Amino acid sequence: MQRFPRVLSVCCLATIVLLSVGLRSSQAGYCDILLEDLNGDGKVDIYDVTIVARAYGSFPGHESWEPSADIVPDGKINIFDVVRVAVKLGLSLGPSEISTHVQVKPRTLNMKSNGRWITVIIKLPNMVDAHSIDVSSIVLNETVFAELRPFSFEERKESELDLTIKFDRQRVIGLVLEKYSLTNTFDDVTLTVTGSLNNGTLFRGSDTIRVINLQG
Ligand SMILES: [Ca+2]
Ligand SMILES: [Ca+2]
Repeated sequence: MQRFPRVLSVCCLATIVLLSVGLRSSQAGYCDILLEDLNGDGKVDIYDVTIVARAYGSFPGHESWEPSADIVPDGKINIFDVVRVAVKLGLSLGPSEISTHVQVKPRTLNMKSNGRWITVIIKLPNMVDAHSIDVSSIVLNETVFAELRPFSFEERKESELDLTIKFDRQRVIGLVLEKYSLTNTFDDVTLTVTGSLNNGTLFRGSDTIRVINLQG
């Protein structure tokens, strides 16, 4: 398992270096204080990419652990942290991300409901094995991580599986209330699920649900 992150980090770094040199040789992004500015020099550039790449695959206590590189704060340095720096550089790791269909249940979510879970069904494209999903990487709107259990696989059709996962309902409601300006009793909100496969490939999918926000 440790070989993959190392190989991936080198590949990511090489890709980003080539793109950077070719496309943005002197266009480092000067900006306000940013999480992605890992060396604190006031800009996000290839040196910050190098830092997150070196820490790739690490976790607290690991010899390569670099806490500032844990930009998506989940106690591990993975592709999400690399992507954050790459995106801030204006780069894209496009081919390494696949679009997937996701379905959120319930279709209508009462902001005052006390249910335990929000269920999300992930339908990966054909030929992608749902067993290859790293459940611990799945996150809603880059904020609420999926529960590690329960999750289940259901056969969509022969040899094609959907993954059903759960999110803590109260945390999702908190996310919606914080991130979306709900002005009506009924509003439509689009939730985005991202995650990675065990080989580091990212997947992403969105679904729109209706939320009920009763006052008082
Ligand atoms: Ca920097
Ligand atoms: Ca992280």
